[in-house]
Amino acid sequence: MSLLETSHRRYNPLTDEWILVSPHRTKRPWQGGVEKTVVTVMPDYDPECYLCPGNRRNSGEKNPDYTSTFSFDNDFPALMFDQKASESTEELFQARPEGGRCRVLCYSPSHSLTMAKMNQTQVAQVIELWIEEYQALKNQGQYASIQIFENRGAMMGCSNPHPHGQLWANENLPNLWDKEMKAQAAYYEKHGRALLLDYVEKEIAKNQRLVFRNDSFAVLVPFWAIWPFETMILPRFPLGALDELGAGQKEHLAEALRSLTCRYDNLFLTDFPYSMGIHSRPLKQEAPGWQLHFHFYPPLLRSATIKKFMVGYELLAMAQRDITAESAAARLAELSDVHFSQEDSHEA
Ligand code: H2U
Ligand code: ZN
Repeated sequence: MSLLETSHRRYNPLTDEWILVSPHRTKRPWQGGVEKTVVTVMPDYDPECYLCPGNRRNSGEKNPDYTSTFSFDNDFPALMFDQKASESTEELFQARPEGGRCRVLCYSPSHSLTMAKMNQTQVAQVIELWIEEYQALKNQGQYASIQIFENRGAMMGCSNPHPHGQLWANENLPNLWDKEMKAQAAYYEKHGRALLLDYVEKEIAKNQRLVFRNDSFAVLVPFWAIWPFETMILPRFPLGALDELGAGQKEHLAEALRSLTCRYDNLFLTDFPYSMGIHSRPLKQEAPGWQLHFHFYPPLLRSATIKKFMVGYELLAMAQRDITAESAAARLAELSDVHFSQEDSHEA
């Protein structure tokens, strides 16, 4: 039977894990609530926002009157770099010091200009901000990983709609980075090629899970996706880190990011929530075969309000999905990359 019809497992070669797919379940009757799309119109400036230009943050510090992007040390950092915890080596109670740096990255002075609504030049400015931040911390030499990420939407625990991301730099490699590093190194050892470069080429040839592509990048729903509309942005050329991007490649990345985030909003005519993050090459290890990539993890399942929960079997056994990666990709691919709020003919 085809993978699109009956329960099966799919392998995630990047983390060396299996996921469960149950496509036949999408045929069952839906008895949940009836959704209603709520589009809140946001002001360009919010006097209560701690990220808007000229406003005061909780720390008492005042933001400058910035006109493009702006970044600062998180006032409530999860990682400290000046205070060291003591070590515990007792076998069942191991603890080690963990130092690092946390930054907040404002994408725009406008309170309402999410990436989905930005033009390509504005997205390119965000990419420049990521590169500057990445380089500054890389040059300090003490961090193993620089995790740039964005939580968007209250559903993802984001405290503020002002377009922004975060950066956490760790002295030790985080769990998922470690898994991805080992898997990519093992593949490289076996084939002499980068896993994600082989993968993106095969996905382009198969053309079953592609959402968007240009000469430098492909946006796709990975074969092993867990979240309904999970995607990855993958470079089609060898690329370890953000600061290795050429000028044309930056433009292509901006185009891919804009196209994807805009399609996401158009899917359920809402400010589509997600967690997204950039995985660039670890800095303290060799990491052979590592390819830079973006992960997008959006929680929504069938409307602006109905999300997928990772509960029950998923907490206790393994991740599971109903709609297939193929059908999710097809839906995203057929959407317009003109934002619904900017489409003249649309009545939203
Ligand atoms: P979220 O978008 O995921 O809610 O994160 C916003 C970050 O901004 C959060 O980590 C920080 C919080 O610590 N923050 C400041 O640094 N200063 C403030 O005045 C408020 C929030
Ligand atoms: Zn704001």
